[in-house]
Amino acid sequence: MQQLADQFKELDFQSETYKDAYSRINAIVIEGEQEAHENYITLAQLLPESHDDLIRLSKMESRHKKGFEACGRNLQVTPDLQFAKEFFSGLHQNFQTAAAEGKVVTCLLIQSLIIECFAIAAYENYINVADDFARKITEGVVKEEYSHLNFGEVWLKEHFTESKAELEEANRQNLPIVWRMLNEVERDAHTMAMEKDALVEAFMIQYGEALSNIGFTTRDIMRLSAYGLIAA
Ligand code: PL3
Ligand code: FE2
Ligand code: FE2
Repeated sequence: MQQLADQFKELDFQSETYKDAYSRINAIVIEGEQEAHENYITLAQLLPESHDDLIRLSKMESRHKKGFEACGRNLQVTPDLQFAKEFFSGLHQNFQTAAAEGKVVTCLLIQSLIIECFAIAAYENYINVADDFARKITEGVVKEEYSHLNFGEVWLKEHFTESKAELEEANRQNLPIVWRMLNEVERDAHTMAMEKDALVEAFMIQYGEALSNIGFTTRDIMRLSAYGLIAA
């Protein structure tokens, strides 16, 4: 705790070092919210019975995007959106392919479990070390991300038996991508006083809890979590 406080005291949000890291992390978050916005629109088409709920989620995601754009402007940082597009390209491609094949379970795993857990892990950590303006925005956003995760959990729990095999396959394909993404942000996150270990831990807690809520056993969850690590 004291260590965190010391580190935080030294954070200078106006320094070139901080702003350089922020130009990539802020872009990642903006692009992530944009991807989430589009993914929920696609999901609304794939799941007509939940159409209105999913459109509501997609609109929340555009508000999140606007909030984080304001955070960048507040620090006079220009987000590196090209970098962020490449950062998301693996999950983006896998989501598009699954959607084209009508694989709604895979789409839900990528968006509502993986991306939302990643967002929650990142935002919960960021809240501790953010500037005042960004902290207030992020606190509002993260509350809504829990409700997005919950949408995926509830749907997948209700369809658990017939979804199980596809979830396992989708996990195996997409979890390694998350570890690669975390490695790519490690350095910039550190500059912003966020440690990779804490991000990994927060992600695994959220993701493991989600898998448990859906119906996986502890044994399953251990096995599913190991895939990411092996392929990383
Ligand atoms: C879903 O609603 C939004 C998806 C956004 C994903 C963001 C992932 C961020 C990873 C960067 C880790 C460093 C922490 C950044 C804190 C703002
Ligand atoms: Fe969001
Ligand atoms: Fe979300």
